[in-house]
Amino acid sequence: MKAKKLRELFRSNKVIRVMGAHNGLSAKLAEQAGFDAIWASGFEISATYAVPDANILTMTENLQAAVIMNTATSIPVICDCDSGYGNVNNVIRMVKEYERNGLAGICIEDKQFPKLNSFVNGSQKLTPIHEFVGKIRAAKDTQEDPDFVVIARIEALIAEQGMEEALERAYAYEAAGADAILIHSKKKEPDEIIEFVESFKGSVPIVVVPTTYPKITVKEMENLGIKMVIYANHGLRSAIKAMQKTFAQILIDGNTLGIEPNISTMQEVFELQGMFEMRRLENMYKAIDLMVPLRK
Ligand code: SPV
Ligand code: MG
Repeated sequence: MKAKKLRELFRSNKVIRVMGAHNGLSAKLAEQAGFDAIWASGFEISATYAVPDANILTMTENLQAAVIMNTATSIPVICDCDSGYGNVNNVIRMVKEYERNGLAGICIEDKQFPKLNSFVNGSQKLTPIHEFVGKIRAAKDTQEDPDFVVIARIEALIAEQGMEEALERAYAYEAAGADAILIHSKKKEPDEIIEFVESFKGSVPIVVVPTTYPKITVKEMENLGIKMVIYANHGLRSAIKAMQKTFAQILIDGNTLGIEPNISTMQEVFELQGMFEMRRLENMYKAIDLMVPLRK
């Protein structure tokens, strides 16, 4: 059902806006803010375990986090599956598991296992094109729901392999059946993304992650023909700043009075976690219980 929703977004004529999340709460906040979909970010999920984004966590741990996000929201969850947790055999099992658990789609990147976050310099090792094409083909052949989305992520620009390499990979991944191409960049300006988008003559939708080139607007992306934007980690980064500020202030003040106006109320948290809904249901079934004749 979520896969169908994601397909509908791809068919719409607007830019799909996706927010990174790592758990039920952050995913729910993204939905409430009005985002179209959730990015189950490997970087964010790793950070919440306080471990590096370098395939330290297992597929099962990432899947579990994605399932929690999926359950907490009604919008599609697109799962960052790194480079597919190994070779083609790992990709096949991965697709079965993600699909079976109701996730709308996955994204795999053309880096070697273990991957390293794209913004860490050095050791950005690409997987050969034919090998990654095999992974995409395997993913597409494995999915049972035709709506399940497989996004192929190109890391050629991250690995400084040049525009030609990035384009060659894009054509190969489109031909292999990818439902969308994610072109990643670590540049501070969107120039190489714009060059890629303008040079690419394929018809598969293009996805971008403007973490390092934050000035680009949705309007500009729309004009360029970009279909999806993923704000991959801004929720986590804002939460870290907020917590650091609060924790430090409590130690300085010696009490929590000063920080009270700047933090969510308990009532707000109750609402987010469904406490009031739980109480409503509890009361409803209590009343029903009274109407049922007691068994002798
Ligand atoms: C993630 O959010 O885990 C991503 C995006 O893959 S990036 O951190 O830019 O690699
Ligand atoms: Mg990632």
